[in-house]
Amino acid sequence: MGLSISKLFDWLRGDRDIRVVMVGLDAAGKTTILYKMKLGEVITTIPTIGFNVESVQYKSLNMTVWDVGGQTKIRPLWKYYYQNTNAVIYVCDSTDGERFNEAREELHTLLKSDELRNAHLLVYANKQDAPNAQKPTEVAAKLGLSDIRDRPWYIQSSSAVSGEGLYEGMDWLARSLRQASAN
Ligand SMILES: Nc1nc2c(ncn2[C@@H]2O[C@H](COP(=O)(O)OP(=O)(O)OP(=O)(O)O)[C@@H](O)[C@H]2O)c(=O)[nH]1
Ligand SMILES: [Mg+2]
Repeated sequence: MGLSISKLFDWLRGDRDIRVVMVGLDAAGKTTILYKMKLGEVITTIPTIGFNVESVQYKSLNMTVWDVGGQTKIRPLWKYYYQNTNAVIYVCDSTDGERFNEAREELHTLLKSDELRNAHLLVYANKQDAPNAQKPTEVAAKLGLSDIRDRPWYIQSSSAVSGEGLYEGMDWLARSLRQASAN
């Protein structure tokens, strides 16, 4: 009963439970982002074998965020996380010029998945604190974002280390999902 009343208040406030899958190449900064959002701290990470999952509350979003390891050998496992996903957060290392092509291919492959057809896409152009980071507009071009016409998407400049941009990205996601549910 307690649970259902709290759910009713969530509903009255417009809170939404959403499932978010966070993917991207290895070392892009996914796990660092997840724990910066969850704990407000920069943790020391090791490459993720498998996944981390955390609930993250932000404004009206009750998010369950699945952070899935991005090493080449385990990328075929991403698809097992896609079912019932409302949003994809795709994290790109803006300093990793040599792998923008690979990042673009992985992104466009995942967008073809039928299970993600309704998922909104937030791209973090991460590591913007690094001196050799490419600008978000450059990252957007290299990832071929302008070719994406079948869903709402947005690219946000971010630094998981300073936290810059992480909440702006969430703001876009909250607005975008709210608009879609109002239509
Ligand atoms: N300078 C800088 N370093 C970052 C940033 N985000 C992550 N890193 C560093 O990049 C490295 C990889 O970060 P992770 O969060 O483990 O990367 P990941 O995307 O989870 O990698 P996998 O688990 O292998 O898929 C770590 O040394 C982080 O400290 C950032 O915004 N700026
Ligand atoms: Mg990780």
